[in-house]
Amino acid sequence: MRRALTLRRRGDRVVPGERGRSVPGWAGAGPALASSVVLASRFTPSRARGDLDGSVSGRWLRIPGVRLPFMPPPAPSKSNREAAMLKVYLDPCTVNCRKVLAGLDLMGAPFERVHVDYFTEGHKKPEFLAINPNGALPAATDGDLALPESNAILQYAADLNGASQHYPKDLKRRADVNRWMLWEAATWFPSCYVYLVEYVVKPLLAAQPDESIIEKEAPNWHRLAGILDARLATSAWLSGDGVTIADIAVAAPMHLHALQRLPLGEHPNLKRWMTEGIEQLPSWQRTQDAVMNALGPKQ
Ligand SMILES: N[C@@H](CCC(=O)N[C@@H](CS)C(=O)NCC(=O)O)C(=O)O
Repeated sequence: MRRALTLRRRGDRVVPGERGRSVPGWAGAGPALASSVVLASRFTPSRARGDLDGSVSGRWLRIPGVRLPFMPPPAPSKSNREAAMLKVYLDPCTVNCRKVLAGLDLMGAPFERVHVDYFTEGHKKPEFLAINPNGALPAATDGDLALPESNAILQYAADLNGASQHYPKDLKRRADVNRWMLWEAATWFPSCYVYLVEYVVKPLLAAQPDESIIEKEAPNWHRLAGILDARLATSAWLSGDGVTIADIAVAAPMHLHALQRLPLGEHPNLKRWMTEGIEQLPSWQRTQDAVMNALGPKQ
C-alpha cells in the first residue's frame, strides 16, 4: 500500500511531516534512517529547501528522484504496554496495604486497584496465592512480574515513575532509605503488630487484650522506638531533608497508634514526626477513612 507524506526541511535534514506534523513510522526510526534522510537532503538540495512530496510503499520511502529504505519504529511490546499500569491487590485497612496506598499517592504513581477482602480471606484463595504464595496482602503485578512485599512494591513503583525525590538515586541516600525499609519489615512491624492485635484486633473480635503479651513486648518496642527517636532528634524526616518512602514504611505499623496504645510519650521526636509530619501529609490523610471504617471503634 502506498501512503502519501510530506517532508519538511529542518537545518540540513529532511524530516517527515504531514502538513507540518510528524509522521508515525519516522519518529524514533533510528540512526540508519536519520543518515538516509541527510543523504536525501543532499541528493535533492533544491527540493529540500521547502516541502517535498513523497510516499511510503512497503519498505521503501520514495521521494522524487530517490528511493530510501523505510524503517517503521517497532510497535510497543506487550510487556511495555502492560508496564504502563501497575496492578495492586489490597485491602486498604491493613497496615501494609495502607503503606502502599499512601506511598503510591505520595509519589503520584498511577495504578489499578484490585480489592482483595482481608476479612473474608481473599488473600488465601488460589487466584491470589498464584500471585503471592505467602498468602499475605498486598501484592502487585506488572505484566509478567508478580511482586509481593509492600516495600518492594513501593521501591519498584518509585523507579517505574522516576520518583527520585521520594526514593533517591544517589547510592548512599538510597542505601539509607533501603535500610530503614528493611528494618521496618524485619523488626518494627512485628513489634508494633503485637499492640495492634491486642488492643485493636482482639476488641473487634470481642476478645480481651492479654496484658502479659504487651508487658513481654514492651522492652523490645521501647528499644526500637528509641532508635527512631534518636534518628529523628536531628532531622524532620528519617532519611534526608524530605519525606521518602522510608517514612511511609516506618509509619505504617504505627498507623493506629492511639488505638494501638503505643507509648509514644517516652519518645518525643518519634511522636512529633508521626503527628506533625506523617499525619499532616495529604497522601496519608487520604488513606485514613478506610482504616477507621474497618478497624475503628464501632458506634
Ligand atoms: N512483609 C509483608 C507482610 C505482609 C503481611 O503480613 N500482610 C498482612 C496484612 S498487613 C497479611 O496479609 N497477613 C496474612 C494473614 O493475616 O493471614 C509485606 O510487607 O507486604
